[in-house]
Amino acid sequence: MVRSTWRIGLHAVTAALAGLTTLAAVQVPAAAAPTTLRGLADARGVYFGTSSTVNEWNDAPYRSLAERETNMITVGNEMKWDATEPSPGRFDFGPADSLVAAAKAAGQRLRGHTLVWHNQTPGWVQELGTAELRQAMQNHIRTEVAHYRGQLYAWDVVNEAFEENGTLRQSFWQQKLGDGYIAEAFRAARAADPGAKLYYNDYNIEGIAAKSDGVYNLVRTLKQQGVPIDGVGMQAHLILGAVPDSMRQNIQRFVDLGVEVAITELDIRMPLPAEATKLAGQAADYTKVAQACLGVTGCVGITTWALSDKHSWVPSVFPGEGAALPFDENFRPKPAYNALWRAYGGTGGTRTCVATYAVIGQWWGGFQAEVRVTAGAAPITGWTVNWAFAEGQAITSSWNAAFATNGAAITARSLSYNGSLGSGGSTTFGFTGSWTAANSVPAVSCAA
Ligand code: 9MR
Repeated sequence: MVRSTWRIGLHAVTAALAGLTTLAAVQVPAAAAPTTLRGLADARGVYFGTSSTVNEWNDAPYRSLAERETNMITVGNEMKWDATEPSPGRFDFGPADSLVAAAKAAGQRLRGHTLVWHNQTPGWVQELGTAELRQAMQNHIRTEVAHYRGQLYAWDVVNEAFEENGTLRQSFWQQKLGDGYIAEAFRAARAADPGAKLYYNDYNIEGIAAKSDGVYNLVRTLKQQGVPIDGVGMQAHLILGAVPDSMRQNIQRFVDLGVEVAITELDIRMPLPAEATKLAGQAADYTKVAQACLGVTGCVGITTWALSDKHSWVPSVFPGEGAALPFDENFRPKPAYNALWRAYGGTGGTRTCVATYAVIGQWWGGFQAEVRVTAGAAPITGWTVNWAFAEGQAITSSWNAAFATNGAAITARSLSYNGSLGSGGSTTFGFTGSWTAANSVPAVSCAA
């Protein structure tokens, strides 16, 4: 009895499997072509990332753009010494932890930034004598790296330690601890998390020149001495029209030393206002940077320093300059985005869309809004529009889209009859809502 039941069972399973195999052969479609940079990067086995601070992450449309387009997050400010150890031995990882948790929930990997730097390091550290400073550095690295053990792809262990002429920067680190502080920092980091890639990170080292020669010699020496260094981060805070021609060759020579390379803080600034010619030039520059990295096996990915011009550091530090990132202030993709799209292997034009939000009528306590969705250069087959109501507005009735509300965050998706738009085609949806104190126009983002 038992045997025959078993035989019948086996037979049934075999038959079912045969049926499944047939079904699978007929019905499983080929993997869908990626529609985002994140998808392209995943498919290629490299990464595309952005930095984000907690404030930026709380900007709902920015967050949804970052989640959609990137598979790597660098914590923008919250892992720096002034944030994590503001006074001796008092560690605060709360803000950084919240970003780490959010990125992990979104399936993104993380770069830690940064452990030993001359900026954003509290006065109490800078005032220490040699022995105490060495101890503070060791303790800081040990505690912070151990806190994130097993959770980060990489750490920028030492940041910006070189002068432009290729000598070591005369920072308080260098002056008090001497040349050896860099090796000590890497050793301490390795001991606290053997799994994280340990990087040296700097700006103006993208092309072959005195400064990158200095870094090259340092990395070669560290490797010879068995110091645990795994990567070199080229920040790439670049200027329109000035991407070094030797960038690819420079990346290659570092890879040849036995480290990986990443572009860690890419932005390409221009004199404002941005107009078509400059934006086209910027796109060509983005192509050049992306090809320099992706053309070298061992250049593992590109991170931009913020994703949208809305959150760029550039205008506050270089007055009159900006527009440095692949998305504009309203989260619309710029030609630079299309350049990255193609460099990462995308074809057929990017499937993008733009949404514009207008209040078309407002009365005491109520309003009516219309959102127009316009496809980019390539036809699209569906769209999702996101925004957040920062002032307590609420939707009362809607048409031409499926709405989902999560607290202040609103998502509107196309319906069966209005998702397909040809190149440059557009459609509208709308709603009536309520408002109380204020009714500003929110930033909206569109994904296709
Ligand atoms: O984006 C960061 C900005 O919010 C800070 O005010 C600034 C302070 O130094 O640091 C910015 O990020 C820098 C990064 O940590 C290291 N490379 C240069 C970046 C731009 O200044």
